[in-house]
Amino acid sequence: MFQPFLQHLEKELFSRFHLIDRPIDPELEFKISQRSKNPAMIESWCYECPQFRKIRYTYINAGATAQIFNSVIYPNHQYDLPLLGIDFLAFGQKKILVVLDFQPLFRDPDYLKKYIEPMAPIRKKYNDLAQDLEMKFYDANQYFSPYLLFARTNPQTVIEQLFPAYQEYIQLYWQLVEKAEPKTDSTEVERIIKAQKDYDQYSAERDPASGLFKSYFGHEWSEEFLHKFLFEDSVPVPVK
Ligand code: BLA
Repeated sequence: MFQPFLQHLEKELFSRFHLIDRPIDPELEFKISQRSKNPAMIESWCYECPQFRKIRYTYINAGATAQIFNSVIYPNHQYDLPLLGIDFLAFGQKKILVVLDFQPLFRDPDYLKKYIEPMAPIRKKYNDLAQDLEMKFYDANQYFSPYLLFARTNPQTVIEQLFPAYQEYIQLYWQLVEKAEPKTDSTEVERIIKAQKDYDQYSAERDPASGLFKSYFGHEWSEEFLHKFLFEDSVPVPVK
């Protein structure tokens, strides 16, 4: 269901940036689970380039049971740009959840004006994809923008609306990257490093995917995947 989204991102990235492979631990890069009704495959890719210190995306293919495309792009620490966050999930044809956002690192008005307001015209065209759903795992006011796409939807809308919306958001993201000026002041850079690290910790602690990973691939693999690949600047919270 979301393969064309992965291919589009890949094509864009390779045509615009000088990507260098960031090797993934072979244990984490690809895995097949035979535990579910349909075998579940998980595969991940990771790159870097001068503009982005980490570009990662993951595809879970469990046939008709589950199709998931998840990606985060982390700008280089000299850029205070939001992260590009993508989480598209389909559990059969009935339960499809899509989330797409420029995930803000800061929330001051100048920041929002510079990086988030430009999303507004695109967001306005896709009301069906912005449903003001309540977040149960995350806090909508932390690392999410007011113009995120967040919807429970259907296969037709994925093709007819999500795909064009996705292309437009990504185009805009590249424009923001092109315009961005690298910070050179070490205090400012430190502030960005901390904000990206806090994002990883927050996301690792809240990620609703960990249950799904555990059921497919077991506890140990899931913890490693979460803390050594997805959110590698996070540390596991000690259990009491
Ligand atoms: C929700 N994301 C979910 C859920 C799962 C995942 C299983 C719960 C779906 C449900 O309601 O049953 C899956 N998350 C994943 C997977 C990975 C992951 C497979 O990190 C990694 C491979 N999530 C993100 C990113 C965004 C995001 C980058 O990883 C931002 C665009 C958003 N996911 C997001 C939101 C929800 C969600 C907002 C709804 C959670 C809520 O209600 O609080």
